[in-house]
Amino acid sequence: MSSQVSSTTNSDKPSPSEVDVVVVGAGFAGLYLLHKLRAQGMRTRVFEDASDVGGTWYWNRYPGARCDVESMQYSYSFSEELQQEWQWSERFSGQPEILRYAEHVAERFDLRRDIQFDTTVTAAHFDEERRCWNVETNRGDRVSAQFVIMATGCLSSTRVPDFKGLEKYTGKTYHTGSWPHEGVDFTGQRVGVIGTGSSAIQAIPVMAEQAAHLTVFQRTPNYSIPSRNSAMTPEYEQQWKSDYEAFRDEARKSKNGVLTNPNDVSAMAVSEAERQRVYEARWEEGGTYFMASFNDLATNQASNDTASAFVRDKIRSIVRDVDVAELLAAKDYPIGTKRICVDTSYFETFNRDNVTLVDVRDAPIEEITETGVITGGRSFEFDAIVFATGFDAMTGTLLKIDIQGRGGRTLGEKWEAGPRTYLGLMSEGFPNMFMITGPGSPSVLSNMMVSIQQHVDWVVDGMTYLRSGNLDTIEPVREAEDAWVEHVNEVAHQTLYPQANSWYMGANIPGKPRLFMPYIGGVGTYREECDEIAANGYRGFRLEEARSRKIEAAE
Ligand code: FAD
Ligand code: N01
Repeated sequence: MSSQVSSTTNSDKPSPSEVDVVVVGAGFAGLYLLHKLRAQGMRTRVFEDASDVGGTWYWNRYPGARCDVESMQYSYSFSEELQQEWQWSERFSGQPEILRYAEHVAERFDLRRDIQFDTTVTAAHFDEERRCWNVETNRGDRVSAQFVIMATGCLSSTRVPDFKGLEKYTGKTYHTGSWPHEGVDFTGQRVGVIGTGSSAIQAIPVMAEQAAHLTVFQRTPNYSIPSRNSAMTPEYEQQWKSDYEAFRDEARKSKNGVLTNPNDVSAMAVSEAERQRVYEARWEEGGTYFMASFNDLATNQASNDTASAFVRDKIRSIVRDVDVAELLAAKDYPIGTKRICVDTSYFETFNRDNVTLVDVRDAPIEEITETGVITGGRSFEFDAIVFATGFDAMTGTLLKIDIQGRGGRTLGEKWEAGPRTYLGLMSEGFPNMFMITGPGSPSVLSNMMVSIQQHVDWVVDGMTYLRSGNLDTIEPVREAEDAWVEHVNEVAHQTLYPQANSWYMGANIPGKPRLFMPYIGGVGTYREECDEIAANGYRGFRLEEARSRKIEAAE
């Protein structure tokens, strides 16, 4: 392959013009990819928009940000030394600690030297003749690579709704997903928060302690379970560390990649008293484990109704103002079908004198003015507005890149009616381009650390298989992809999930195709399917024999 032009970069050495693999993104997926690819002797260049590693945990620095999968589980399992040496200070760690962990991983495995920060990949075009990807960045880099891997994240394109008049507002604005590094001091300020999803539910209690007054604009109430977060105890840590491999293995085979102690009984199979006892115990235990109270909360409306009603009653018992409590109690979608939230004193926060809840469901935000927000004919003045309005999830970041596959067809054209992938790993017409936790894989329905590592292992194994078999490209066969898309859809519709207007369905973005994007068949089942496909010579994929090498040799 001939050399392409390469530009100067911000790293200590310029980007090479040709590598084996370009990885886009240096979050947990990109970091593990780089480590693993290096071990296979593949020359790899990682491009990252941010100034350092961490992805989600680099960008989402809003007050109260933390994981809701226990830290002993929301961590890498690929290195025994790493998992033994790292110490988490809390059951659910906060963003600063998770970011420190990502930085530690980068240092420990000497990863930064192959990552080019402050660089956005703008284009990736497949060269059919040469069977390689030509990748371009906003800094003028041009790199060609046999493989390109999109480790771009499912929740990495923030979204601010197109509010009329937004540009006129003269106060400060923030988005939870791109929070200032120096933090924000809201002391003495009148603050408006738009949104009541997971991010808002974490941020609101912390901001309410600082602000003079906090006004929360809610369109859809959310079900939230108390986290019962606590300091890590040496006993608990040791319990995990003494048998880490067994725990990790169980997580890999589980439904969601998390050990939730699932109760394999239908909510309808037990008495009302027993149901209440189980819900009460799970509520006290805290966290997303609540959704594992019974085995059919995601699939049986009657069962789900009992869990939804339990949480609504809890809200009513916490929030003193009955009207506010009713507004906060979700009623028109089943619990868990929008992502279940986990909080620390969220509902209690609405008992504070300096917090007001404004319902914008029937009277949407009409306009943002120079000084605040107008809704339902009322105007609110703010020193700062916080947009906790979420992301263009799963597809938004990929579609921002000018990705062109065979015949110059763009990914946007191919995905016009919604994402189409085989296993959430690849899309037909885009050979040698992989996605980590892409649409059509368990992804955001799982402990992402488990799903990220499974994808990275599968992808790197696949690349090694290609190389050892003197093969150039791998690409899904159309029929296999169509069947997978249908399967993903079919499985989703066996559950209650499609009932909610969630970002899983693309419903938070006007005009985005409505279909359930992640694969709900379960992490363990999905892993088996991927492994079986690989073991059968990558069934459903077309593998092309090495031609480029012959051409190169002839040149
Ligand atoms: P990301 O961390 O999103 O990293 C992708 C990176 O790619 C980003 O740094 C981005 O800047 C970069 N990038 C994107 N496009 C380009 C481009 N064109 N050029 C260059 N760089 C690019 N998951 C859980 O399992 N448990 C949790 O408790 C949990 N908590 C979460 C809390 C928050 C606030 C959010 C937003 C998400 C949470 N998630 C959680 C999901 C979380 O996104 C994943 O767990 C995980 O961090 C994703 O890692 P990633 O590397 O795949 O993607
Ligand atoms: O975003 P969201 P998020 N007018 O899309 C509202 C992960 N995460 O950043 O529901 C008024 O959930 C919107 O209202 P509605 C997790 O996977 C995890 O909070 O569309 N309101 C909603 O209330 C999560 O699911 C953690 O009616 C408007 C909110 O904005 C994902 O990231 C923590 C509006 C957006 O909520 C995204 O969470 C944080 C408008 N025009 C994030 N437009 C953990 O704890 C939107 N909204 C693990």
